[in-house]
Amino acid sequence: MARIGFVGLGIMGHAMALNLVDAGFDVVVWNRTASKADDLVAAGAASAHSPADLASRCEIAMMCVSDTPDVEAAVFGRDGIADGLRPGGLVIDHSTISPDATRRFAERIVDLGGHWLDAPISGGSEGAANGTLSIMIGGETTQVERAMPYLRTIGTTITHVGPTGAGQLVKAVNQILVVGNQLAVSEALLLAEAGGLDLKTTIGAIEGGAAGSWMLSNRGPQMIERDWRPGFTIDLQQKDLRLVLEAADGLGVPIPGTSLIFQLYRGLQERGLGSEGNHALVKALENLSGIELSADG
Ligand code: NA7
Repeated sequence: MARIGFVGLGIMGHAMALNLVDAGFDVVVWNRTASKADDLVAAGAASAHSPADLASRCEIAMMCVSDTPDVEAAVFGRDGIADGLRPGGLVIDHSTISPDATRRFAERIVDLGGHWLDAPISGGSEGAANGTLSIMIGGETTQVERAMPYLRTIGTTITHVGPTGAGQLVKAVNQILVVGNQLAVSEALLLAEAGGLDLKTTIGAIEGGAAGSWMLSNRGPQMIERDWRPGFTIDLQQKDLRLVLEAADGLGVPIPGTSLIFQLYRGLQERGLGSEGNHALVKALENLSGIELSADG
């Protein structure tokens, strides 16, 4: 089995890397804030002193960092992955970034004798921890097959959706559904609250029917408890929505609903709530109605 590297040990990357270590793979890790690697090293991972060092020691470098410029820095910056890339080395980018930039990054890696897969993920921090992520992959079939043993450890729905960049575009599609659903859950629970319903009972009554959703079942109870800890932060959600709006604009597709949600999140960012979970969207609506969700219904 090939040795694999993992760059970017944030909420998602740390959990994914831990699942790879726990599955018995030979894993090398690197994170900008070095302390986030400590428990992985204790669990059996080796640590690299830079992304270049990591790439020089691994056939496959997986990566999960924040945004397009961060992927560029980790791959093409000083001591980046490109500096240590082995002949035939494969870079798998799990970050959610621009499809256009992805195609440019992939070309540069191919020019250096390597390969690239865009493999963004969905499923939240729970999906990353449980190894049940959805992974949407763009790139060549032979490289997807090469990556499959590792991807199967971190995800359950793994789909090769097309050529380079297609994974990122499917992720944009995914994000339209995520935020639309989040808005619907927020409006629904506020109506229940205003009508004096018990919110837990309400969720229990409907989540098994046609209105059920991951967002309702996982984030609904958190919203009722006013637990705003992030599975996915508002700031990262906005990063994704900018990518979605840019892609839709480029393709000439009006997405008014998603644009509206972007503006609601923008207001929450201005109120200093960017590091809260994306389910705090309900706070924008609470502000309009003067009603707050509460656990006692
Ligand atoms: P987090 O928890 O905010 O983690 C972000 C990670 O990316 C974290 O390890 C950061 O290192 C790393 N990062 C960010 N910028 C850089 C640069 N410039 N260079 C190197 N490393 C960097 O985000 P999530 O895990 O929730 O999400 C990650 C991606 O998956 C994102 O695209 C989502 O949309 C999906 P740090 O620890 O801050 O030093």
